[in-house]
Amino acid sequence: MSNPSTDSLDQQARDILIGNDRGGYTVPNGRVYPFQWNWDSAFVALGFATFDPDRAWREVETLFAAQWPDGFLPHIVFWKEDAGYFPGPQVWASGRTPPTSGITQPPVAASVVRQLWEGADQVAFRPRLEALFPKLLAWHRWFHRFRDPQKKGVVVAMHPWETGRDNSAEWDAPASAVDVSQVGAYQRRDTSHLDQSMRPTKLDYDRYLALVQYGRATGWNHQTITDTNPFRVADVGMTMILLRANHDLLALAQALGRRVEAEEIQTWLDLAPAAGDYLWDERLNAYGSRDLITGQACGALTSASFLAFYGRVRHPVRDRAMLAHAERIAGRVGRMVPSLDPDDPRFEPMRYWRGPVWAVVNYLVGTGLADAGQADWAEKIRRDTGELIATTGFHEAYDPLTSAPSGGDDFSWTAAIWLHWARR
Ligand code: 9WN
Repeated sequence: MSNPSTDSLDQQARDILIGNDRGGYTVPNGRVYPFQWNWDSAFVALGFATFDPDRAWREVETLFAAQWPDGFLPHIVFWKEDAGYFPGPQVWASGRTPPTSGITQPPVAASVVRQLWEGADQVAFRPRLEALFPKLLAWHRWFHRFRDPQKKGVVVAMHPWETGRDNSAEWDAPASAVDVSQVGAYQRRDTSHLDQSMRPTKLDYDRYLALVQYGRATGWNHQTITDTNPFRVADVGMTMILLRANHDLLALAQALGRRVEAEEIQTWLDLAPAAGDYLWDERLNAYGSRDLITGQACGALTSASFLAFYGRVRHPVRDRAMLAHAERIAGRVGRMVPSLDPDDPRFEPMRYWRGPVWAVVNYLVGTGLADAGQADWAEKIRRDTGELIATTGFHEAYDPLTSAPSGGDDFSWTAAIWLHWARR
């Protein structure tokens, strides 16, 4: 028998997705983020798939309609004008139609499409998979060409926004090298919608803007950016997400009988041990991001560190160390997984990616732990996520100590993760 409170939460979650649907794409939140965001849309598709499979595929198809000829998939697509967000299309000046940003975001799309495909009527949906597969492959090729300069299978982020974890403590040291003296005056919009104590600081924003200005001055030339960008950081989150996405893209290649492409994808997967070694931080005794320019480890244990399980980078000794960190952290917070280790002095439970829990990251971490045979951990993280949503609502993020909401409400990807995973 179904549970009435679960039924009503399911209905609320569907209503949020339908309410944030702008016709073929879904905004993360109507006020704060009024455009199509890359990884948000992929997660949103998982939510739609629970009640409207056609709409789920369409979400991803609309995102890929904004792909650039070199395979790059932007982090924001500005399908319609909206003054409610800064920086908008004029600041990015990508020169594309539709207008887009000039950076990308974590490549979760192939993993999502694999799930859509495996749950679909495969006769009806095969043409749609046939059409999406080359686009997904082109994006992954773009990552291996422009975002893995060392050819170690390690994804290098050129902007904190690219990682999806904007103000994570991991970026503090690498971003301090970004010159902000020429940024000029600008008007943030996020702090008119949300309490600024939940958002990145002014210094963070100056650096974000300086990096946008740098990329724009290159004409968004990906090779120049790869070679010279002032912020180049090997991100543990994007690396593990791309590894997992390559596993899923390989499964799609096999489903379509694409042998040559499957061999190419396998060569990327063969890099996994090198990527794991590069991102293991001995001092932290954990996986973490690393500044490619200085070679220094970023020195922060974040929720992304636990994505090594999701990326299927297996190493018994390191896996045990990561589980010991999970045990310690779980003893410090009410709900897992905080976006920064609470024993890190920079931990702030309400400030964006420096403490709060994010449902989408929990979903990725929980999925990885389940695959690694850590069913109890996976279930704890799923339950914590479900309880946060059920007790507090469909927010952007949550205080890991008190469960208080942080950021925007009626959040699309939180609704989607509820429907797809957390409600069970
Ligand atoms: C910049 C939309 C996005 C998420 C990111 C999250 C936040 C944007 C911002 O919102 O970033 O891309 O302006 O704060 O950090 O993960 O995709 O929900």
